[in-house]
Order: sequence, then structure tokens, then C-alpha cells
Amino acid sequence: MSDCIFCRIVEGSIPASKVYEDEELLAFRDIHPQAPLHLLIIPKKHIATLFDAEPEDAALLGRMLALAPRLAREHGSADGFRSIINTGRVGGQEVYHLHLHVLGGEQGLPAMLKY
Ligand code: DGP
Repeated sequence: MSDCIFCRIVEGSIPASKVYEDEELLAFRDIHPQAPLHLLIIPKKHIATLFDAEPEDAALLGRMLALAPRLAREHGSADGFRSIINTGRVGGQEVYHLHLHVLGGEQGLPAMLKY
């Protein structure tokens, strides 16, 4: 979708600090980090929200979750992390392309977290 900012990151027309990429998934640093480590894991395929994921997307959703601990370990958050998916208006979702927040860091999460 050309009007979707995360689709444009997937296409490469908007830059991002990428930390992982394969055929189905992309992970990059959040532009407004809420913790020392703040990554976003997205499917390359445009899925607007978790409401819009279909049963056939189950494996893709599982791959997003499974990637989180690997990236947390690789980026200095081996003692744990927080993973969040905001969904829709009530969930406070700002970007309507499904994304998994991975928040962490060596020193632990800040006491005052947005999430
Ligand atoms: P959410 O509220 O769950 O929809 O969070 C969207 C996140 O996306 C928010 O933490 C900021 C981040 N974000 C928005 N635009 C960009 C961008 O252009 N690049 C990057 N790297 N992150 C972005």
C-alpha cells in the first residue's frame, strides 16, 4: 500500500534502521524509542491490524513472535523484554500496518513507559 509508511519502509522508499530481514518479515528500530532497545517486527505483507489477520496468517504471526526473543538477545536484552501489539483505536495503534513492539535493554525498562 503506497500510503502505508511501513509498506514504504519494506519497499525501501523510506529509510529505517533495519536489524533483520527475510522473505516475510522485517525488523527495524522504532523512530521514537520508549526504551533503550525498541524494535518493531512487521510482516512485509500489508495487514492493517490484528483484527485483519486471517487464519492463514497464523504461521506468519507465530514467526513474528518467535523472532522477538532472538532479536532481544542479539541486541543486548538477554534478561528479558516486553512485547506489545497495539490494535485499533482503543489499543492506541498509530500506524495501521501490524507491528510487534519489542522493548528492552540491559538496564531494564524505564519506570515510566508509554506502554
Ligand atoms: P503504534 O502506536 O503501536 O502504532 O506504534 C507505532 C510506532 O511506529 C511508534 O512507536 C513510532 C513508530 N514509527 C512511526 N513512524 C515511523 C517511521 O517512519 N520509522 C520508524 N522506524 N518508526 C516509526
